[in-house]
Amino acid sequence: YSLRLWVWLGLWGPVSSPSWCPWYSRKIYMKITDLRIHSIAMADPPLRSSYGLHQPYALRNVVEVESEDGIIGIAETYGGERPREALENLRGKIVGADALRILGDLQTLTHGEGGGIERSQVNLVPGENPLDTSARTYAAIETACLDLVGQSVGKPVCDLIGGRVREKVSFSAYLFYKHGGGGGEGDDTREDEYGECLTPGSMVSQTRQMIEKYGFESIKLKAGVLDPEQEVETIRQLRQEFGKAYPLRIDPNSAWKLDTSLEIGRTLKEELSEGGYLEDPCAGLDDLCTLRRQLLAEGIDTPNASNVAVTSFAHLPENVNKDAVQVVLCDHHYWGGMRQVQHLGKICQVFGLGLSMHSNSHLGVSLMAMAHVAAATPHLTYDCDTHYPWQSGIDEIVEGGRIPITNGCVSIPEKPGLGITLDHDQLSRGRERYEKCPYRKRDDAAEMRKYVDPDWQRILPRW
Ligand code: GKR
Ligand code: MG
Repeated sequence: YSLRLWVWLGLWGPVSSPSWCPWYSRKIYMKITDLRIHSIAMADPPLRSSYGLHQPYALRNVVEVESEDGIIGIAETYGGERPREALENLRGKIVGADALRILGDLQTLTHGEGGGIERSQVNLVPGENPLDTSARTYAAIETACLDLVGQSVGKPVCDLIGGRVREKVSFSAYLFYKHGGGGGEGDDTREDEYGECLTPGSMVSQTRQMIEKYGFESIKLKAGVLDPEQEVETIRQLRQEFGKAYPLRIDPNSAWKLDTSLEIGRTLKEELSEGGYLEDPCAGLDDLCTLRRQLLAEGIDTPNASNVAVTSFAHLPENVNKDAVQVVLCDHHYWGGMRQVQHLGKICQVFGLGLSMHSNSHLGVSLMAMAHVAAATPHLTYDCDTHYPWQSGIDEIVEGGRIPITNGCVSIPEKPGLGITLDHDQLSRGRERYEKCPYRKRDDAAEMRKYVDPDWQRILPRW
């Protein structure tokens, strides 16, 4: 009888119920048969920073890679023509390749151009730096391929890249001074959810509103917009209103001189303590190093954080030697992808640096990718940044609408890959918006001249 049973299993098992048959191995096809790039535009409110003013639309490129099994992996990256071209240039290598092997074949792209040592973000808006083009391009391909592979093998991306160490990823409330308006133009405008905000008092209201809606437990103020006294006053009022339980960060994107940074470091030593930081107060590792030394000598331990002076692995040795930046802001979109962010996390841990996460205007595909990489990066020591509250459901391209942020956190879905799919109707609306949009790259300075001050120049340091 037992011989007959084994014969039966051997003959019929693979046909009738392959998963429990010991001889059965399912063939998974991960050859990429198609690459699709969708250039889209989404409404973006008139947010201010030291770069200038956000345009009424932010641009994104959405990538789809399809396997011969018909499985589609997706990614979202920087928008406009140049990022699209960089992706297009790799079409010949991507189509026909295995979704996992291609990540090894292209991995030299993760370094970026020129090894990364010259790649400062002081003068260029993110996404427009030619020195990280290939790192950004690789990141988009990697995300889409990992989504495809995850779906093919039935595992979430965060588990595929090493395993999640957290089920939920926490984000901070990302506050911006802004003009009135919710983004978009003509008959395509969005509701101005937060209203104009150009004073300390209105910033407190903006924060209250954002925290009530999303439950964030830490606060980041985008500064470098008003006179430093006004921004200091804003931080003071935020501390007064929300108390020590909400760590505070301030980020003027290099708008301050070293002396101003020192002064503000002293003035805000209480407010920025206990989980806060000074993010890119001034430009360059040398000034950040002097700032750190001077503040420490005065007994002030507020760390410097950066996504402007430290943007590549090549910056790390000098940074560690100088102790200029104590908290590095990772971002898989331009650090060369998710696994490079994990490597960065390990290096930061070894050298006693903190790790936080940078963001740029984005939709739900990026948010979910950020959540997956954050979930699988053990040494992530701060809440991540996200621009997500500034975008509207009208522009969301994820099926089912906006990704929920609850108690300040995004939960990792128990679905394979990134756990989301594209809403193709919404995607084509995004493409139509892009077609109508008169610009093809982010230019906050031009927008500033158009709407605020025709003579505006980005002067650094300004104060
Ligand atoms: O959205 O205007 C903005 C920000 O200023 C952004 O461009 C920065 O890259 O969020 C970023 C930062 O932390 O510096
Ligand atoms: Mg920053």
